[in-house]
Amino acid sequence: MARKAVLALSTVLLLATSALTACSTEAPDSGKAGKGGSDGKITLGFAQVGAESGWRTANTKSVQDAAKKAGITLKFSDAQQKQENQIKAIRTFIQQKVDVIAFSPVVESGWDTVLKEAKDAGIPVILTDRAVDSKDTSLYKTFLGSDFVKEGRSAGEWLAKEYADEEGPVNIVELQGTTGSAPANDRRAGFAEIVEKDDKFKVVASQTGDFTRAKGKEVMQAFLKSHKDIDVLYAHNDDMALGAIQAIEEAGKKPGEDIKIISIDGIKDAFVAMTEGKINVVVECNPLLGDQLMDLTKKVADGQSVPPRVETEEGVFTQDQAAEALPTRQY
Ligand code: GZL
Repeated sequence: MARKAVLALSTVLLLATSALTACSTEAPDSGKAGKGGSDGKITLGFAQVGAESGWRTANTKSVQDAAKKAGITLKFSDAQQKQENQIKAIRTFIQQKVDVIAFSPVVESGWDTVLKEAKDAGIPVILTDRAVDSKDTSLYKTFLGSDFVKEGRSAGEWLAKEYADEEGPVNIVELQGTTGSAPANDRRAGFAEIVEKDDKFKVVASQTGDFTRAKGKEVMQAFLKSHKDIDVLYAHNDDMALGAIQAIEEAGKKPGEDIKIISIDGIKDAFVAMTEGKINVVVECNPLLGDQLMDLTKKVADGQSVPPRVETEEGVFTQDQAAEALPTRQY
């Protein structure tokens, strides 16, 4: 009897032990959501485009200040406007097992491979400022930023109003942003959609100034040499417009009068140029995305669902509004 009882007892014990072992051998949750660092804080890896413009430096400061305020540990990298540097940074963040990755893709294409690596590592990705052209929207949780096509349309609509009573031709030169970037592609498309409705508008030259003042000046110098009758400059950002203003003045022409200037971003220097009559209209593009980014970071780290797209509020400012608005500008 005793032997049977011992046998039965040991069988029960064996079953109980194996059941416990089964639970504890369950793979630890490989998902990263909401795990946080050893200090319990969320770690965000942020791969920034670079420091090419006033807009970009304001965007960087907004992200850094907001991370501090939100108690989020920020790992920040500056890609100097090179896609290979951003891809390297994202791979480093994956190795460091950050909780969330956010970045502003310098160009629209070529991201699927590295975003798949982040997805396979269970690290959610947030796109900020610029978008990617990947067909697989499962590769990122959300996009936070502006509607660049709308910005281009606003620029075109101002021009159409400004020249409503003129016969034309109205000769336009265009300083495009970084080749292949979402803002350059979309601002060009939005502007073209409007000006192509009236054939008095002629885009006689269009070339990238890479969003920088230096390149904007250089390309405007070339435009002025090859086109004697330029009426309008459409610049995809303020820094290129401000560089172009130097070229226009060095050529003995009056920016804002001889050559009207439409620009995008809304940095303080552009508002100053509007008060001086050198830029005619600025379409705002808000770089202050930091707080919204940290809110989204906390949500995706916690595995919460977020909207696929979060757009920023933006306005259009003409010369007569510049003086009053200047003191309120935050970037
Ligand atoms: C737009 C942003 C652009 C700005 C430029 O959201 O990506 O890049 O318009 C900046 O000033 O360099």
